[in-house]
Amino acid sequence: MEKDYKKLISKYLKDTIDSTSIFDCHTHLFPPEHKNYYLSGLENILNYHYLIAELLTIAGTSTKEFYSLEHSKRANLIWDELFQKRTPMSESCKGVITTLNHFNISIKNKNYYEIDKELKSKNYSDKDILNICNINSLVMTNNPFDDEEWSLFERNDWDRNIYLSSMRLDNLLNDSDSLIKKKFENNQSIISFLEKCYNQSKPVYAAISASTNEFKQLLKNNLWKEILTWLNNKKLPLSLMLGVKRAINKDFGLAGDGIGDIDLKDLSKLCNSHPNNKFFVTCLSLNDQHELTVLVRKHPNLKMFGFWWFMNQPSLIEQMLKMRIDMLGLSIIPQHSDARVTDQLIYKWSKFKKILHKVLLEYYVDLNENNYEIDLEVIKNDISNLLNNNAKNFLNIK
Ligand code: FIX
Ligand code: ZN
Repeated sequence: MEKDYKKLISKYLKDTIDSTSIFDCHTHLFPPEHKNYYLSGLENILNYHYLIAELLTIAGTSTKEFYSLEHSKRANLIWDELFQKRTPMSESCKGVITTLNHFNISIKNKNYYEIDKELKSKNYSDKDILNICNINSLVMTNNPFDDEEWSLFERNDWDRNIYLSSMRLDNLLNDSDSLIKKKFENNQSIISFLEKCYNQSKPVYAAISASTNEFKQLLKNNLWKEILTWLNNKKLPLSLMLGVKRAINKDFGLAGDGIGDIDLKDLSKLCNSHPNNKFFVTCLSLNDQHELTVLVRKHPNLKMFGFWWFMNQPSLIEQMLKMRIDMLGLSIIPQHSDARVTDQLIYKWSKFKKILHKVLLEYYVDLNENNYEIDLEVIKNDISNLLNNNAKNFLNIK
């Protein structure tokens, strides 16, 4: 009887996870109409900075030599070194294999150019991929200080209901970007600029990624005090991606960022000193996950989201997801993709759905063993909250 119950819940849970529409609250994707920024296909999948870091550390390829190659040759080299000469066992490598498998592409006895051609011939659009993953909408990362990238908001030929905007403000935090700040006469002119960008892009949140020292500015610096007041007036949450140290190996380019320290006591101070601002936070280091989870129990204006970058590994996700559920129940926003290439949505979400199923099954069965009857409608509602509503409610998205 118990066994049958577990089987029934397991099947229902899997079907529900597969059929629930997802809101992806942080990506680096753009609509295909923004041609120079829309990334898809094998060449881009292989040129992902996660894989570049693996190539440059494992395969003995020199950084200079790698970056002197043209883009398709880089992809070919990564394929040869990480997928042909070695077993593609790392999470980023497995992601490529999972994605190709989803497209029904057999890689046996084929070289990079053959696989690339085969994938191209399938002609998948962004909408096809969003449908495969069951994603209703996603949040882009939009930098208002990058004119060319921001020109997306001057056009109207793309779907604003699918591609939602977030305003990325790292350039206002980083001291080395003081040139950007010099462009403005005073703090007020920065706020006017943000107001203009807000009206153009209608962001669902503003965002920064920060190391310890950068993060401290949020508490001390006058400009940031004014920005926080402006965000509060706009009812716009601030996303904080904490604990990154950029360019720990400069030569690696985008693949050279690592982990820095972060003092989460500062986050608690920020939540207390700005009780009307909402903070949408993720931390990069495993060391910070427990403390962040405790803070979320203490501050109603703080929400944690996803498994960011170095945290986005199945072994860590399973353990941390359990910890988050143990301390926060199902009020969490369990995942975001951080995808840079549209095809990556496939592996990032399919992998996560498997883990979510495994973890939740354990919890539902445990409740059942303690005579708490699980109604199937309740499961449906829980999954919809986890994959869609919790994030949209926090971000005030209708
Ligand atoms: O700052 C971010 O939003 C990070 O996600 C990126 O900078 C990083 O390069 C990345 O792609 C991680 O997944
Ligand atoms: Zn990101």
